[in-house]
Amino acid sequence: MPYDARVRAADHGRVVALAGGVGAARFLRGLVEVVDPANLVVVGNTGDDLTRHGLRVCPDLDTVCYTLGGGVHREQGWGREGERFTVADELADRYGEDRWFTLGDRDLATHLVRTRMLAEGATLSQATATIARAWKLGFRLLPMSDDEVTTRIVTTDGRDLHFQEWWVRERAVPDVAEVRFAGVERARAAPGVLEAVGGADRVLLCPSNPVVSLGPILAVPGLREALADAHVVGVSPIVGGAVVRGMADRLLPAWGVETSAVGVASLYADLLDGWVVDEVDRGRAGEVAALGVDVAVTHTIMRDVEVAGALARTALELG
Ligand code: FO1
Repeated sequence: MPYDARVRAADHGRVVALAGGVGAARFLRGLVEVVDPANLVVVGNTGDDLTRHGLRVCPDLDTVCYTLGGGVHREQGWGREGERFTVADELADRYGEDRWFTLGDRDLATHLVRTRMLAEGATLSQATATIARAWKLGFRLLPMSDDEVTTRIVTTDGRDLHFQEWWVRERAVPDVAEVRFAGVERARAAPGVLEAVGGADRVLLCPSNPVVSLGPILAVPGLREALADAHVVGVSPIVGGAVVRGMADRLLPAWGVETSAVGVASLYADLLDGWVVDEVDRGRAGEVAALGVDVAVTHTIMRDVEVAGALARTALELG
């Protein structure tokens, strides 16, 4: 069911969503069914970004574009459907380049456009707007910042790794001592981000990794302050004490936070008006309420777009 006049009746006003990668993109597929995309601004995490083979890669922004634009690799949740790896093979086989982080041929087109624009002096916001337009996203997609912010994982064996080195190359095996967002102190929110948050009727925290997806966004100077006066509702990315996907369970202990819907809510407690937890966590709803946060209990595993739409509606109507 596309957004239409029937759902317009329940007008939720201007909505801002803070988004990481796969979980966020699946949630956004539901959100655009119940909110007019023209009233939606999505702020994406750029802490995962890296430069590969000289090209700038923005995994979370691209995952949002590919998912909402209908071109994502469905099972994987990131990357392009029908992908081929001709270039990656040539890079590795002929030139001996490492392939621990592999860029597919179709995906490469996105990185070529972005890198060319950046080299010509465009900002990441401008490059992102061009890519989002090509994928016909009806909403505005903004990077959290045009300045480089990099999530670094300091391991207990004393290494300081790029997030992707730790997650993809080392399969999240090394234990984590510290997570830091290099460059964030000097970063400015991208044009339009603070204005969108300040003018929003609803701000939604997508079901994204609280440490490495929403963590960098919330660390951008001015963001938390802008959220303080906003109506903020989040969806728990943790169900029954386990991650739905990804590696938050490997990272939350480094922040001293329990891997649970309650633990993640406590991370945001100063910001939240509402928190949506899964049916499985119904028994812990009282602990969330004790944080001074309204709770909704519903199905949060987004098997299809209908479940995602119902989840988005629950979040919009809470608090
Ligand atoms: N994840 C992997 O496990 N292996 C890869 O080779 C890989 C390549 C890749 C290329 C482009 C892109 O947008 C994402 C890619 N990812 C890959 C996924 C990515 O590492 C993460 O899952 C996200 O950054 C976490 O949100």
